Amino acid sequence: MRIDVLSIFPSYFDGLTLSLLGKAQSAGILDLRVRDLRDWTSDRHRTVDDTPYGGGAGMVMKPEPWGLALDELASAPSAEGRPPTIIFPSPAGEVFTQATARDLSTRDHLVFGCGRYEGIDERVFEYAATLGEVRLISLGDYVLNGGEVATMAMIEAIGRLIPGVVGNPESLVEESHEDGLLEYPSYTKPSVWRERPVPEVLLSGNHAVIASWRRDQQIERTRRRRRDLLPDDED
Ligand code: JEW
Repeated sequence: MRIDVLSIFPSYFDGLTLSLLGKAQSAGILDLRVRDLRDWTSDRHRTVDDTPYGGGAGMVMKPEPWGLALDELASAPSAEGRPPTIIFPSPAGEVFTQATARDLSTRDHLVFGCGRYEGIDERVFEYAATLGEVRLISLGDYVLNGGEVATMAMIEAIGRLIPGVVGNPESLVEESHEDGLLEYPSYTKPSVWRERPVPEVLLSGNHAVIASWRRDQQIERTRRRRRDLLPDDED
């Protein structure tokens, strides 16, 4: 998979080259390229923002650098001949979930456009839709200062679903949200720590009883913490 990121703060993304995703990149499974949007400006001050038409507080990202950058990064179809998926993190987008991550992990080319200030000139989204499939996606119902942190979270969630990135595919199925329930509690040695024992059932060696206990824990935790995830949630 190829992922291009457009940002005025490209160094935010240095962390993505570490550990898990770093391994995927050296293995050639993931081709991640982070670019500075200011590379597509031509004035002396490398300006990316301007005052909003109609007035109001703050600044808006001007369309021209975005148009040139998208022309360069998003106009070629992928090797498989599919147009890119162009993602703009936005507090006004559809909410990102594990299902969104699963869907996006099947694409061969993602382009993330990270806005700043009060957002991006609306015409950029219309223009991007002529080059690929545009998705406005919110990381959650809170306001960040820009799209970078949301993009990093999404790349990490998507990247680990690409075959070969996470070592054991079983660990992908077992974990939180893949089966619609929260995870069961985990324990490791020592068997007693600061007077707190590990639940006895886990030391029993009876795998059927352990599996059933874990499932009960998942259901009970989900009911207590996230009733909205259960079928027939009556809040
Ligand atoms: C988020 C991108 C770009 C995503 C999630 N837009 C906007 C905006 C901002 C501040 C005040 C009002 C509007 C900041 N901002 C972003 C915020 C994504 C941008 C500029 C974002 N929360 N916030 N889930």
